[in-house]
Parts: sequence; structure tokens; C-alpha cells
Amino acid sequence: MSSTSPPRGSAAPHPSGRTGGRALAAARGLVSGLLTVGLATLLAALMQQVGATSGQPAPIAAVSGAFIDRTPAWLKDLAIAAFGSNDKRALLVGVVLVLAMGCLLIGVLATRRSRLALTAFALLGAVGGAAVLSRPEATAADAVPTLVGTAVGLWFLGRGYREPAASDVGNPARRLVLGAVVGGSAAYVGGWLGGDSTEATASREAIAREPARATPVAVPAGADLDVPGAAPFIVPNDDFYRIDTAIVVPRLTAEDWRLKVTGLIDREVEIDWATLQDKPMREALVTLACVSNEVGGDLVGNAVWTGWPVRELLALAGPRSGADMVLQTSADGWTCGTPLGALTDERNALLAVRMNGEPLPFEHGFPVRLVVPGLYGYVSACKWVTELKVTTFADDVGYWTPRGWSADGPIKTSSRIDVPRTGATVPAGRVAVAGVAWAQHRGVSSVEVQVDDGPWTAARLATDASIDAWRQWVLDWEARPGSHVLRVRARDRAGNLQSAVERPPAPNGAEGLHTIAVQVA
Ligand SMILES: Nc1nc2c(c(=O)[nH]1)N[C@H]1C(S)=C(S)[C@@H](COP(=O)(O)O)O[C@H]1N2
Ligand SMILES: [Mo]
Repeated sequence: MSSTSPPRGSAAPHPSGRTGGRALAAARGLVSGLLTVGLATLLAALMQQVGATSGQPAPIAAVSGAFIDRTPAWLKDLAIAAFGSNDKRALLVGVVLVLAMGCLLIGVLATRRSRLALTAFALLGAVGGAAVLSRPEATAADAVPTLVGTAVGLWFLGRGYREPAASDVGNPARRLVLGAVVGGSAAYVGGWLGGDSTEATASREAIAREPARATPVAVPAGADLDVPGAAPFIVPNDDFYRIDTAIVVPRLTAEDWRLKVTGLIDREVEIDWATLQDKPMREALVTLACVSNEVGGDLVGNAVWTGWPVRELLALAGPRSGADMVLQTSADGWTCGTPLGALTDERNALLAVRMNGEPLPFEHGFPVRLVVPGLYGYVSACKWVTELKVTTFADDVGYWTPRGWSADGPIKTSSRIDVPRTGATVPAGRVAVAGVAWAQHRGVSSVEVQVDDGPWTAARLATDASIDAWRQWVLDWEARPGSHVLRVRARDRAGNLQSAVERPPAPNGAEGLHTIAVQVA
């Protein structure tokens, strides 16, 4: 291999002088672009899977997204008129075509003005990177895939024109094919891993810009006690626990989403996103809890959910007598069986479309999921929901039932100490002991704390915001030096005292009192 530059000005001994040479040079530009985009797409998908980025799309999608955001309304309308719901796909094709043209030209340019060509290529990469960074919620890490992809593309392009013509005729062509295969496979795998995130991201961002039309929920001022270190009353989306079986998070567009009601009903009903938007939405405070949560664990969280009561959809379908369960199915095939009654009674069982005011994050079920107060997630909170089959517990089972978990999953009255942390050393004197307690759809009526073998002392409760939401509590403890054990228990409005008997999560939820050890200095 030689590092000699091609002769400048004269193309005589170089293949670019011939038509075949120029085609080869153009192809080299194209393959360099494919490598860049392919590797950037793959890397973006991988980084997104491990949570290293904020989940911004690869450069092509980002450029398209940035373009949409800056498109005047009349052009948008024109595009929708011309391409209908394929307008975003048309835009993507357009961006790819323009990029491909640019790369072809750069490839040809590289044979004569190599430095200019490399600069132009780097500029294209910079535009892609800038587009990624311009997306809402983007962080610096989101630009890394585009940077790496551009570096590899530049290297490939630079290598190509440095190759002396005499070396071997088969070699450059073979290298081009290899580059195209690597770039193409990376793009394919990246696109698959990213789950077609391009259109889905654009779809979600468009919804994020729409105002939420719902009767707002009132969160009373005293619902959050603001004790440092304790869980906030409303858990931000980014901090919310996530549990599902999805290796690749489904990324649907709202436009492609459909939900059908089937089974033991009077008439089949199918709704799409537009239909759902016209329904009267409401906001509700609901605390989700995972049946796998250990005593003291953090697989529980509270959020404001916006949605349409699912009972109204079921009423349109008309469940037949004899039905006692609804088998919910997700876009990725996961299922759960929910008691029909919990979806038809007066509670706020919602077809949720927003979480804390934002469109559902992809990880939490975009575009639509179920949120059912009082039931563990594994029997109720289907994300990416696509079908509700009205059926019976005798005829159907949800995903987790044959895997050792109960068919029924009402949430157990529970409580947790957030501060101090177990094992902590605290100064003697007044110490705030604080945490949360939950008894969804029954409501928490009291929380008590016990220090060592002392009496159970009532904690101060935060203002009750909803019987479906958790409740913060705090106790001012006069801490004396030494080792101490603290435990907590809650009582619900139905009169149940939290169970002190220790039971593991399987088959229907852990029991026992959260107990911590602290040192007082
Ligand atoms: N499609 C789908 N929905 C699902 C699950 C799943 O595996 N797939 N897991 C459920 C379980 S076990 C819980 S606890 C909740 C968690 O919801 P979150 O990830 O939004 O906190 O989602 C439920 N919905
Ligand atoms: Mo769960």
C-alpha cells in the first residue's frame, strides 16, 4: 500500500481519467456515505438500547425531524395533501436522495480536489450531527454515533483516492463491495434494533407539540412533603421504573396504531389514534406497582396519566354476560388478563396517552397503554396495547400466569422508608424519617413507625391527593446515640393493616414490613 497522493491537475495515469474510473470514484463517495449512515444508525441504536443516549434518532431521521420542525405550515399541508400519512416517509426518501447525490459528487471531486472533497464530506457529517443535537432533549452523547460514522466514512473516502491506479484493478472494486456490505448491514441491523424509530420519533414529537386536551387533575399543595432524599410525590418520567419483556422497545407511530375489542361482545370495535383524540380525556393520579417489588424496593412510582376511560370503549363493544376477564395484548405479543370489573367500574382505568403531561415515553408504552388503579402492572398495565379480548379466566391466561404468578393481582397495602437509608449514620437529635405508603384504590389512612421495640408512633401524612396514589409520610424522630432498627407499617381505608408476615414477591406480591438499621452518632 502506498501513501503517495494522486497527481494533481493531471489525471493521466489515474483511473479517474476514464469513464470507468469516474464511476468508481462516484461509487466510492456513495459507499463512504453509506458507511457513515449505517454505522451511525447501528451505534445510535446500540447506545439507545443500553441507555447511553437520550434516544435521539440517527442522523437521517434527525435531519428529517429538524426539517419538519422548520417547515412552514403551507409546505407541510402540501406534503400531507400529496403523500397523505406517508408524508414522513416521503421526506425521509427525499433526504436520503439528496445525501446520495452529494456523496456521488464528493466521490468524483475526491479524485481531483481531495482536500475539498474531504472537507465537504466532513461538513455533511457536521450537518447530521448538528441536526441530532437540535432535537428536543438531545444530549452531547447523541452526536457520538454521527461523529464516529463520519470519521469512518472520511477514512474510507481518503483511502480510496490515495490508492495508486497501478496497484490492482480488482482491489478497489472489491473494497467498494466490502464497504457497501458493511455499511448496508449496519444500517439494516441498526434500523431493526432501533425498531424503525425514525417515524415513531417524529410521530411522538408531533404529539408532544400538541396541547393536551383533558380535564386537569388537581394536585393539592401539601401532597409533597419535600423531605430531602425521599421519593417525590410525582416521579419524573426519566426516573420512573420500567419493567417489561421487550428486548427491543416497540416503536409504533400513533398514525399506525389501532386498538380492537374482540371476543365475547355484541359488536367488534376498532379505534385509531384520531378517533381516540376526539374522546373526552381526563387526567388521573395513579401509582403503578410491580408485583416483583421486594419489601422496600423501588419498582413502584406515581405519575399523572392522561387518557380515556376504557370502560367507555368496552361499553361501545357491549361485553356479553359470562365474561369476567379482558385479555390485553401488546404490539410485541405480551399479554395480561385483567378482571372485567376493574375495567368497567367507576375507577379511573385509562387508555393512557400521556405520562406527566408528555406523550408516553416509548419505554412506557407509546402511543397507548392501560393504567388500572389497584392492580399490579403484570395483570393490568399493558404497554403498546393493540387488542382487548373480552373473555373468561377459564378460557384465557396472561403471559405471567403459566410462569408462576397468580391470575389475580390486587396491590397489597405497603409502605417504605426512604430516609434515612438503611446502614446510614445520622447525628443525634431530631431526624426526619420519611417515605411513601400505598394502597391503590382503597387509600392510605395511617402510617406508623416503630423504633427498636418501642411503641408504634403515628407519622404525619401528606395531604391526600387520590386514593389511587401513594402518600408521603414523615416522622420527626428524637434519635439517641447507638444502633437502632426502624420499621414502618400502613393501614388502608378499608381497615386493612399492612401484613407483617414475610412473603416473597411470587406468586402475588411481597409482604412484610420495611425494616432498616441506622447508627446514631
Ligand atoms: N407490553 C407489555 N406491557 C407491560 C409489561 C410487559 O412486559 N409488556 N410489563 C408489565 C409490568 S410487569 C409492569 S410492573 C408495568 C410497568 O410499567 P412501566 O414500565 O411503565 O413502569 O408494565 C406492564 N406492562
Ligand atoms: Mo411488574
